[in-house]
This record gives sequence, C-alpha cells and structure tokens, in this order.
Amino acid sequence: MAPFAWDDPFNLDEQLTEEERMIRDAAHAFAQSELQPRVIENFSKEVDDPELFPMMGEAGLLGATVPEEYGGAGASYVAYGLIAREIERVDSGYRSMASVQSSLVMYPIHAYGSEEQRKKYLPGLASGKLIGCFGLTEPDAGSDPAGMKTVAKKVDGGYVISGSKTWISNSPFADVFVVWAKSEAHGGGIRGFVLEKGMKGLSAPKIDGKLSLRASTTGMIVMDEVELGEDALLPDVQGLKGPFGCLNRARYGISWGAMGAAEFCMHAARQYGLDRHQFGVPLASKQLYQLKLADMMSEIALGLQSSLRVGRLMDEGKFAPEMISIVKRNNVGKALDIARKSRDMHGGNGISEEYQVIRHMVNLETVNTYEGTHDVHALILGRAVTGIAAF
Ligand code: TGC
Ligand code: FAD
Repeated sequence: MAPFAWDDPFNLDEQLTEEERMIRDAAHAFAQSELQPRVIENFSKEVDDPELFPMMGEAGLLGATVPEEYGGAGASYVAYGLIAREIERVDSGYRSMASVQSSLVMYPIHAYGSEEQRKKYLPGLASGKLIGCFGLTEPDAGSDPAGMKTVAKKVDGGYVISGSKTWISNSPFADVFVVWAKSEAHGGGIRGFVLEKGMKGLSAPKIDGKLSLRASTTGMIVMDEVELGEDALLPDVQGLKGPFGCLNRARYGISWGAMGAAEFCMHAARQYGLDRHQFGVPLASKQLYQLKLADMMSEIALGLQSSLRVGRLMDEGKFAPEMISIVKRNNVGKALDIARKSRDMHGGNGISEEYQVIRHMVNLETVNTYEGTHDVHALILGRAVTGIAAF
C-alpha cells in the first residue's frame, strides 16, 4: 500500500515532469522569499508595486509558455498553472499581475501579432521591463463584451481609437495596452490594438478604494482620439474569439491559482486547529473541525487533478473552452468556500490580517467575478449541455 499525504492526496508531484517540478519549486521559492514578506503591508496600504514585474521576469515567471526566442520559457501549460498556484498561494492580486502579463498581453501579441510586434514587445514583457494590461471590459459592457462601445476609425496611415475601459489590472503603470475595439474598417468587427504609454489622448487613472485584490493595481483606460499607426493592429485575429482566446489561457491559470489560495487557507486552518486548545483539547481533535478539513482536502485534491488534466489537454492541443469554464468556475467557487470556512475556523483571529485567511477570502470574491463570473461560466456550460444560449 502507498503512503497517504494529506497535502498531496493524489500524488500530483509524481504526475509532473522533472522540468515542471523545477519550475514549480523556483516559483515557490520566489513567492515565499519575495512576495510573502511584502503582501500584508501592500494589501493593507493598497501599495502599487510595479517593481515586482522585473523581479518576476528575472525569476522566469512571465510568459512561461511563450517560446524562448521571444524571451519566454517555452514551458508547458501545466508549468504555467503551477506558477499561478505558487503565486496565488501568497495572494490572488500578485497572480493577477502575472497572469495578465502572460496570458492577456504576451499571448495575444505572440498568437495574433506580426513578427515586428513580437520582436518589439515580447522580450521586454518577459523580462518585466515592460508592463502590460488588457482592456476588454467597459463601464457598460462587462459580461457582455460584444456590447463594447470603444471604436477604431480608419484614417490615412492608421486608426483613431476612442472609448473607455474599466477595471483594468495593471493599467495605471502599464507601458503596453492590448485594447479590443470595434473597427469601422473591418465592418464593425472586434479587433485588437496595441497602444503605448505616453500616446496623446491615452490615460489610465487608478481605481482607488477596492476592498479586494488590494495588492494589485487596477484602473481605467481612457482613449480620447488616440492616433495609432497601421502597425498597432493585431493582424491575425478578428472577432470575439480574439479576446476569448486569451481568456482561455488566463482562466485556466486561475483554476490552478485559486487552488493555491485554497491550499494556503486549508493548511492554515489545520495548523491553527492543532495549536489552539479549547475545552482542554486541540480544536483539530473535534469532529466538526475534522469534517471541514476533510472537505477542504477533498475539494483541493479534485480541483488540482482536474486542472492538471485540462493543462495536459492544452499542451496536446486538445482542449475545449468549456473544459476551462468547468475548472475556472468550480475551483474558484470551492476556493472561496474553503477560504470562508478557514476564516471561521480561526475564530476571532480569522479576521486579523496577521492570519491572512480573510485576505484570501476577500480576494477570491474578485477572482469569482473576473474572467467570466461564476454564473456566466454556468451559462456557458448550460449552453453546452442543452444547446440553448441563456445569456
Ligand atoms: P459567442 O457568440 O458565444 O462567441 C462569439 C465568438 O467568440 C468565439 N468564442 C470563443 N473562442 C475561443 N475561446 C472561447 N472561450 C470562446 N467563446 C466564444 C465563438 O466561437 C464566436 O466566434 P465566431 O467566429 O463564430 O464569431 O459570444 P457571446 O457574445 O454570446 O458571449 C458569450 C459569453 C457571455 C460567454 C462571453 O461574452 C463571456 O465569456 N463573457 C464574460 C466576459 C469576460 O470573461 N470578461 C473578462 C474580461 S478580462 C478580465 O477579467 C481580466 S482579469 C485578469 C486578472 O486580473 O487576473
Ligand atoms: P456584470 O456583467 O454587470 O454582472 C453583474 C452580475 O450579473 C454578476 O453576478 C453576473 O454573474 C450577473 N449576470 C451578468 N449577465 C448575466 C446573465 N446573462 N444571466 C444571469 N446573470 C448575469 N476586465 C478586463 O478587461 N481587463 C482586466 O484586466 C480586468 N481586471 C479586473 C480586475 C478586477 C479587480 C476586477 C474586479 C475586474 C476586472 N476586470 C477586468 C473586469 C471583469 O472581467 C468584470 O468585472 C467581469 O467580467 C464582470 O463584468 P461586470 O463587472 O460588468 O458585471
């Protein structure tokens, strides 16, 4: 009989390649030594921390799946997921910073961009010397991005783009803006454009006062007749499948990341229950306490196994977006339940920043909403089951 490990019930470790284990261990070491020491203060004071990008770049955590010739690591989607898990074990906001850069900025420039765009932006983004953001959501178009109002008009030598995007991770300090707009020159179809900081008419004000994801900077993108050259257009994609192709990657990474946050919360609750005595015995000796830990361990084990399966299928080019909806929706929902339970199991201490579980809990509220809300993913799956779109 094989031994049983409560912190790796299905022996995930054994299912990884040597390279994936190395990448995971490097990400873990970076997250614990560089991110963990700053997160409590950064979250508390809502600190902007753009200097994390070059640090993450140096550690090889940006654009893991992008080929090495453009500065990436040419690693598997499983490795990318493992990085997200280790970063989000510390904080969902830090994972957000990294996953926007990797999946929502580097991926579209690599997949849909010209060779010149790849060469111009990808090495800087991989090293973290350039910071990227992704503008899809608008004040009046969130779950329904087809309703976007941002428009690109054709002019001699390029385009003029106007509109506003909101709730955009990294935008206040971004150098590179991947923005989706309706293009008049392409029959009103949705096209991607790459904008650069400093362009006339482009601004990115910060959104203050978030009570979730406070260690990640969020802002708007305001475009007031920003003039773009022809070379700003991402040439190789048209329609909503452009942004959705990026979201597939980011949503998949989130499914791993949320499990990292859940693991932190479960491990913290276990240790707290072993250390804390009430009624003369450790809390962990109580059946109700053990039931919660058993539920947490089971959901995390199942969640990680399913993300691993989807990642392997992505690496083989055999995934369907609905698979990603299952793991994004389910893993984030379970992680949120686990964080709430862990908060409760810490008693009064559970509301203190020192114990960190309430920070994960409030962060996961955002994760449950962005990249397609929990209910929107239910509707994507409902459509797949019934053939009827109920959006
Ligand atoms: P629908 O008619 O279903 O599809 C339109 C076109 O897109 C194609 N498509 C996909 N392609 C690739 N991957 C996918 N997952 C795709 N889903 C759809 C589809 O085949 C079709 O192509 P074509 O060629 O036939 O035109 O689209 P719809 O308008 O009915 O929308 C459906 C719905 C509601 C599911 C969709 O709009 C949706 O997913 N809404 C959620 C919006 C969302 O996720 N926004 C995320 C913003 S970015 C963000 O939150 C970043 S946070 C990052 C961080 O900080 O970590
Ligand atoms: P709405 O779409 O208005 O939804 C409100 C509620 O209605 C939700 O509960 C939703 O599930 C429900 N609902 C919507 N449609 C239906 C329906 N058809 N049937 C039933 N219920 C429905 N976007 C970007 O483009 N780039 C980013 O970098 C980015 N970063 C973000 C960072 C943060 C911190 C946050 C909070 C958001 C970010 N977003 C980003 C935006 C995010 O993707 C949207 O908030 C999300 O897609 C939901 O859109 P909405 O907020 O407009 O909510």
